[in-house]
Amino acid sequence: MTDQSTRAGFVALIGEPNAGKSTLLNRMVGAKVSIVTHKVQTTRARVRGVAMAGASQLIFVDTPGLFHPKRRLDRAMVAAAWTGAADADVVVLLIEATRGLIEGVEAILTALEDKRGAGQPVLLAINKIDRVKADTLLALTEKMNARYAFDGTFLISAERGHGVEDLRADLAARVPVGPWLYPEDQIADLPLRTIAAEITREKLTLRLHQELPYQLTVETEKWEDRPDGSVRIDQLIYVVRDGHKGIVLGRKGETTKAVGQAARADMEAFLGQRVHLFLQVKVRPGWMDDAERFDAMGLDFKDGNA
Ligand SMILES: Nc1nc2c(ncn2[C@@H]2O[C@H](COP(=O)(O)OP(=O)(O)OP(=O)(O)O)[C@@H](O)[C@H]2O)c(=O)[nH]1
Ligand SMILES: [Mg+2]
Repeated sequence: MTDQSTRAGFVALIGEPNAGKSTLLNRMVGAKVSIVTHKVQTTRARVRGVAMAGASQLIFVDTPGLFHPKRRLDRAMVAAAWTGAADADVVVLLIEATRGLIEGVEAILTALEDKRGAGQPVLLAINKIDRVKADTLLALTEKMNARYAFDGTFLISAERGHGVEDLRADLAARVPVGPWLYPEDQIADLPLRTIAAEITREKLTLRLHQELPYQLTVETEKWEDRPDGSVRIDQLIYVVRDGHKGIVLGRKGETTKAVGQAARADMEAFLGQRVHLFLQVKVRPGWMDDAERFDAMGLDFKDGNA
């Protein structure tokens, strides 16, 4: 007889940029696996985080925000998000309570009608409820459900945790019966080198203004465990122009230094070991059309074809 007591499945988190998908994934996992900033288009590729819910293992798939793509990188990001949704057992659409059923959400719903798998449950999570009044929520819940046949609606604050446990319990019952797919103590399915690069990109995004964060990428070049238990991590920050290099470095290198300090602290917390971090900035005008850079980000270069 097979063991019918465990369940496991993939839950894709989709939504507009900035909806709070990465924040929700981190809360479900109980650790910071996916980077979060106040800026749009923070997540670039799919990030898997593993969460437990009783006898169910939920593999959350954080995806890049869905928007109208213009550049190669945009197109590859949006394609990665839809692939994440297509491969999932359950889809959770996050929208912002503060913004409601806006044009971008409408576009996602139209696309969902097309892309949704047969019998694939789609849940609605109205996020950031800490920022609106109760009557707004009631009206928005009705409006959204009149527009689309959701299998369930949850009112949550991913940041504060409200409503998240109800969503977790619902998902636990929806994923298929079967053995767990990851060891119980694993929280992410992402190479450590990638997590380390993402941490640095988060600190750069928080510190730099306007378009610049979008036009840079971070790669881990070297990872060297030392006999004393510490690790040396060398990373490259790719930018598109000389002027950007100056901005990333800052006066007397002070921006890179501050970014490095903040990133190192997060890496040490995540890895549980001392980190020596070395950052180098490299100008590469065409990196946004480099297949190799897309590979390193976990994106499919061909998905970016117009
Ligand atoms: N007030 C409030 N803010 C939230 C909540 N959840 C997320 N945020 C904030 O919303 C911003 C965006 O959060 P992310 O988790 O990065 O959003 P995302 O959907 O992953 O964004 P992309 O990766 O760009 O698609 C951050 O500043 C979060 O702190 C919430 O429940 N309440
Ligand atoms: Mg994100």
